[in-house]
Amino acid sequence: MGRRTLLGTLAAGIAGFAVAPSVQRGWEGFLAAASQHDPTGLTGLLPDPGGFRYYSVVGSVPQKDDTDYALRIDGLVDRPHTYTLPELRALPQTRLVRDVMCTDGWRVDSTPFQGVLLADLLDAAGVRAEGRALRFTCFDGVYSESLTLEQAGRPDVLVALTMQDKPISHAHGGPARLYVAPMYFYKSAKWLSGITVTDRVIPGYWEGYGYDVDGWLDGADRGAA
Ligand SMILES: Nc1nc2c(c(=O)[nH]1)N[C@H]1C(S)=C(S)[C@@H](COP(=O)(O)O)O[C@H]1N2
Ligand SMILES: [Mo]
Repeated sequence: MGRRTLLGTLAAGIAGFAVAPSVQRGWEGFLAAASQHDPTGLTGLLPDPGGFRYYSVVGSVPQKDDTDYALRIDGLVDRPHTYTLPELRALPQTRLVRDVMCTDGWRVDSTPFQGVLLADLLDAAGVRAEGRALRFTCFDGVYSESLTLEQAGRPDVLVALTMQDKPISHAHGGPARLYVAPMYFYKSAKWLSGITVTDRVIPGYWEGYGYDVDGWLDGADRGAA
């Protein structure tokens, strides 16, 4: 896409700011596509109609679905396991409605996320005595995050399968992303593909650029565990 075409399309997208969910999906898909042609990061400045912004530290992320999505849990556990999407859907689901906040200053109030409690997956895997922390990896091939075992065991930390009561879209990190409700949204790794139990915290992608390893929201926004 040439630059003028891109800007024209952006303008058309803004002019067409409509509320129909199908249009929102189109816009979101457009943001994802445009960001792959926009090394300036311009698309990162465009809000989508839901108030979210599209973030990815890489240009192009493969699409995964029921046929090829896999979530690997390994490291210091007794029972490593690779979950498929149907397997994850068959486990008990928890729904949380909290405010999403990015360190860039935008927030989206009362956003429902639903999925499997991370604590349940860790119980099933059997964390060994030496386990202290988790390292999360993503099928974008680059992003990573971490939590201590104590943080990961909270009842407001999910491997989320739905966002706003719909399957998580590709742009928002589907088919499964981490959702760490009490922390800034950078902790909620999109396109989640690996959870490794480690003996210490291995700082994630943004932490390498100075972000806090502990991304707690302020008390008022954190909510009850
Ligand atoms: N894999 C991956 N996960 C990620 C990011 C990313 O760039 N790549 N960005 C983080 C940041 S800084 C934020 S604010 C949210 C943005 O989520 P969204 O794109 O669904 O709005 O995802 C977080 N998780
Ligand atoms: Mo963010």
